[in-house]
Amino acid sequence: MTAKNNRIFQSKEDFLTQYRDACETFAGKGFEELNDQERYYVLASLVASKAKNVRAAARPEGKEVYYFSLEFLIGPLLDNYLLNFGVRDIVEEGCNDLGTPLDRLLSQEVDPGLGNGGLGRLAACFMDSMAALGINGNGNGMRYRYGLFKQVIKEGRQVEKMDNWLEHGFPWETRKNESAVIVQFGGNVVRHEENGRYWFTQEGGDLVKAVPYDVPIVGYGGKTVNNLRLWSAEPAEENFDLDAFNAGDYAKAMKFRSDVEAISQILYPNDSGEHGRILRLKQEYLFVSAGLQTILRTYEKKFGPKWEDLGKHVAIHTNDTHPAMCGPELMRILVDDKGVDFDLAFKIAQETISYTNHTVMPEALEKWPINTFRALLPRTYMFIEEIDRRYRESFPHDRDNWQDLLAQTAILWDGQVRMANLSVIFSHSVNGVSALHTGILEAETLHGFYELTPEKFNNKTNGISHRRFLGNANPSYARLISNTIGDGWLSDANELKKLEPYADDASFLEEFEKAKLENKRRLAKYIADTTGVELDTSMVFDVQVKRFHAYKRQLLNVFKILDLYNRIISDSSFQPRPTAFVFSGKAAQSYTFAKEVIRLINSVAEVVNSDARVNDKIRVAFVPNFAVSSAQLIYPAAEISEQISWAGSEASGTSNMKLMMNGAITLGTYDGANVEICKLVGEDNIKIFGLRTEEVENLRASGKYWAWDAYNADRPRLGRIVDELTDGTLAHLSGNFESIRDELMVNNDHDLVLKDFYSYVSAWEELTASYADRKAWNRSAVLNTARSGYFSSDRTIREYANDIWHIGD
Ligand code: 26M
Repeated sequence: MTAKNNRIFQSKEDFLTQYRDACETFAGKGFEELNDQERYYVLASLVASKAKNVRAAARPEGKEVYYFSLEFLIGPLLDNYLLNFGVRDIVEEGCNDLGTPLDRLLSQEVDPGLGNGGLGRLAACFMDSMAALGINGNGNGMRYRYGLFKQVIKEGRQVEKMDNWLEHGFPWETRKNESAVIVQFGGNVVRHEENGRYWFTQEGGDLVKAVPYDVPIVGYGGKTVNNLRLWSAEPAEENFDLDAFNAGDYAKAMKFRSDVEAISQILYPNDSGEHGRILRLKQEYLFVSAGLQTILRTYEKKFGPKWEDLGKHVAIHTNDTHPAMCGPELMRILVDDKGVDFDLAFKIAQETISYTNHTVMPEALEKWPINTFRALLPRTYMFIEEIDRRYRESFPHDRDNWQDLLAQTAILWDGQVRMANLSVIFSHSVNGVSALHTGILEAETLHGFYELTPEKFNNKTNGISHRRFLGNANPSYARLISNTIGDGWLSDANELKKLEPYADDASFLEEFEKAKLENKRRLAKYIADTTGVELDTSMVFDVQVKRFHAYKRQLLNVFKILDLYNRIISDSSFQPRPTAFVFSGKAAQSYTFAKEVIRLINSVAEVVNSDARVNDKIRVAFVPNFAVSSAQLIYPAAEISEQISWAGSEASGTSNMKLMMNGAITLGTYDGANVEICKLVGEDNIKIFGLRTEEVENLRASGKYWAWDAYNADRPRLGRIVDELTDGTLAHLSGNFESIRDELMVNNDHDLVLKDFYSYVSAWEELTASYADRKAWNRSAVLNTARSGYFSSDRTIREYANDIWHIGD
């Protein structure tokens, strides 16, 4: 295939011909007879079929990477694929000729919610980068019938609605019946012996059919098309309760069907309340076992039963501990089905598997009761137990702290299977997602392992798809950049560096400001349409968008807004820079505190926005239902990026990178990847505040932090804000906020909101004061973009490919 042919449409005319034909093929009607939804569907189907053709035509040699993740938050695909195939302009012009602007078709696309937040979006960015770099990357995940709930706001409260994302069909997926595999749950392990040889089988239990749905992943340049394989659970015919069915007990027969289908019905939200649910364990095992069976089947076809070479040709990466069963399950298949010796199977597993940790929050570290685990996966469990036994037996008992080290690192402990330890022991590589985070893993979270096997540990600072989050999301700025430095930055994000000299070019800065304004208008319109809140685009757009969690401290941001509110009213000489505060994000259904913070923001918004004394200086908007598609509207409009988690809590953060790249200036703590952003942009182009990681640790360890001291030390200002939570000031919409006050004053402010308050507000005031000098501000903003190339996930994936997956060795 010639390079030219990688363009799926050769010209506008070629596109129009093919599109019109596709309307007949895919919808059985002419373009004019179709509605916008159908027109979108046909266009997506056409691009999907092109993508599949490219994949079928050329599958490059080389190591196959399998990225195992329970979440892939892929977002809308069409616009991104048009960019990657290099036909976005052609298609846009063609659609204009047809009288149906491309934007209108793009707005028809569903945004599959197959992930919670950062971890799921990272997996999607990695898929984009693997394809862009020509790596044979395969995603392995779950096809949830319902994605993460849709968030609507009623009287300020988050209300959850089902995400029926498959309602109108999903044009990108192909069901692959012929690739279905059987996954076994429960039953008993039976030992067989013959001629002195013995082996085990798992008998009985439930047989589930895992059916894959494949989604093509188009790489930039259109040369590589990879595959994202998402598994769906169906009853296996072998196991469908035919006896019950034949006896006329349809209810029983149908119950089995729905129990099995439940496995792929819903995505679990990452909150504490949902831990330990057996259905979650079933999901984890289903996609692990189905994925591994597929890998080995593919491998055996190509290389025969040369299992000892598996790690040379295949890399299996586990995204957090959710696929931790990969190790023991790979061993089970190798030993039981392929006749591989136990020790060799363990060696193969370790050589093949690697693991990324994404959090140090103790409540998020996965553990399962041994009894639950063993009953559901009796044979796989035996491999865990045997590895754990050998681990203890061969433990270096000569070390004086060996008992402590063993207690930290054993897989089985306190009646539980510790999934992080399982992941580390079965992997050759363990990485954190920012320099700071990896340091904390080594020094604390996984310290025992670091002492024993330091060579396994490495850092891989996260990255983002700059093509999606700048190229697609911010067309006005992307155009300006390409017109200025060419479009090479799309394939090599380091070329954004070429913008640096333009940070001192007055006309470029003016153009930048125009692009920003256009994006602010676009967002203001969206916010007005969805919430009724009007934002003045001459205000500074100050943005905090991410999942709601105590450690991310959206509450600290609210405290700052209430402080501004109080001071504007009581002190007429106080003239803060007029600012629009934009929030967006979801809270897990059962995370009461996080949901109360959402209600608080909406209550503050109501008070502030309708109070003529302040609403020309501050406005507050909560954008409902944060998702990849709405994120793509928000990042480009942002001028301040709020990254205010307490130091040592946010593993990396990735919205910090997306916002920086779009020319927003970070107001943040020294946490996660903020540390690296600071190093890259320099202290003049970022605003850092608050306690450092060590100071947080020392303060906690000292036991000397006392929230009431902070309250009493400043009754008129900080104390007053705490009081306002319960004195009716904010109660108009749906009541007071006793539980938030209790978190601060009774629970002694675990997240140090009161502690960092002054340093935060001062930092904000200094930063916004500097907005008056628009030239200096825009200069900083452009430098942020120019120095953001490092945070392209292309760089991250290159590092994974070299250091962990050993591609091209
Ligand atoms: C666990 C058990 C049951 C149900 C759900 C979960 C679960 C799901 C997702 C737990 C955690 C999950 O995600 C954690 C996460 O998103 N971590 C974020 O990962 C990003 C990418 O590395 C980082 O940038 C963020 O800092 C980190 O919080």
